[in-house]
Amino acid sequence: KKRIVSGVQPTGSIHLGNYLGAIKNWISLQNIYETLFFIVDLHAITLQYDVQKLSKATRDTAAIYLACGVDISKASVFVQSHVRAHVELMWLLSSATPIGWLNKMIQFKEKSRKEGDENVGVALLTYPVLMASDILLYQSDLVPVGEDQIQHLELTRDLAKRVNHLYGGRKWKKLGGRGGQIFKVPEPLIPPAGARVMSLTDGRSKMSKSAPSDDSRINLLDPKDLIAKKIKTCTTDSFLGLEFDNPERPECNNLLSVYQLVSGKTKEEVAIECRDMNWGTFKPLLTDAVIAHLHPIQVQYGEIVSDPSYLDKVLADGAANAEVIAEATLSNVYQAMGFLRR
Ligand code: AQP
Repeated sequence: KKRIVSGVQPTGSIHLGNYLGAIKNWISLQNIYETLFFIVDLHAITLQYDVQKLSKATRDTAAIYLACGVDISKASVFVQSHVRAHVELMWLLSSATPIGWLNKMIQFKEKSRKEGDENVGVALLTYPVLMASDILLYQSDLVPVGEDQIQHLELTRDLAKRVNHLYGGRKWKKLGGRGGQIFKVPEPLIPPAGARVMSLTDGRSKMSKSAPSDDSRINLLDPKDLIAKKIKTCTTDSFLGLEFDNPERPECNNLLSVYQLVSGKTKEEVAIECRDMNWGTFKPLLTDAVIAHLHPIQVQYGEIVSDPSYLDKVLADGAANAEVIAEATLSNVYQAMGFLRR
């Protein structure tokens, strides 16, 4: 079976974008592939964060994975920092990463320009090396990536090839290793179209945890009334009828796409159903569909968080499974890089 890894950061509340763009897709992937889904807490400290909230947010994110249908009989669910090899491999990879590669990363350039050099930690620059470590540690075949992560995955691929070239093959064999490739070079798995959920208050920017206004997103655990209120007051337009794919109507395209994804209908069905609607008729329809889709997830979530020892066991088992794969890779890297092994 091919192997897939993916994760979400435990920062803020998980929203419909994280769910429709990532977690919901995992549910079908776990039936086809060997899957490892982690909560990427080490990434969550890259920018300023709330120390008091990190640990709870990590557990809550794990509970959301399970509530959304991640099945622990098929997938390993664990916390990134519980498998120490992530950070260890990152250091080894750092030595093989040219600074120029990191300086070119768009996300780094944008965020560091916004915050200023004195205000951002080195981790913002080296974050893609940790991401590479998350992926290469598990010899992943495929990585689901959104548009914003494509450049980071490209760096992961380049880094895998570079390390294979610098330390793999015959050189590794001479050191007593197996020879050949140290890392598998992962391929991107582009999620289905329409999976980029936009903000409720601005159809041109993505729904995001860090956007200051909570009205811009629907959180997975929002109560019904709040969901209804957010949809009622969300930004729309004054065109006649509703349609997909009109570049002048990003909000319309977004809300129809959300409706399509939560109702399970096809794009064609939604296009026909909503063609002659106005916002007054569509918004209650969307509200009901979102609430109906999220209700069972919220009920499941409530049950899972009411049993902390169950969650601890799931995370401990998941980390133990992950560690077996991670340690094997890490040990090979140490050997290939010439370290004296204990
Ligand atoms: N709006 C979105 N539409 C579709 N997918 C999305 N993802 C995030 N926002 C959307 C996907 O969710 C996964 C987890 O991402 P993350 O925890 O690394 O956070 P992020 O990508 O930085 O986005 P967030 O959650 O909104 O946080 P901020 O506010 O920091 O940007 C990824 O697979 C991502 O593609």
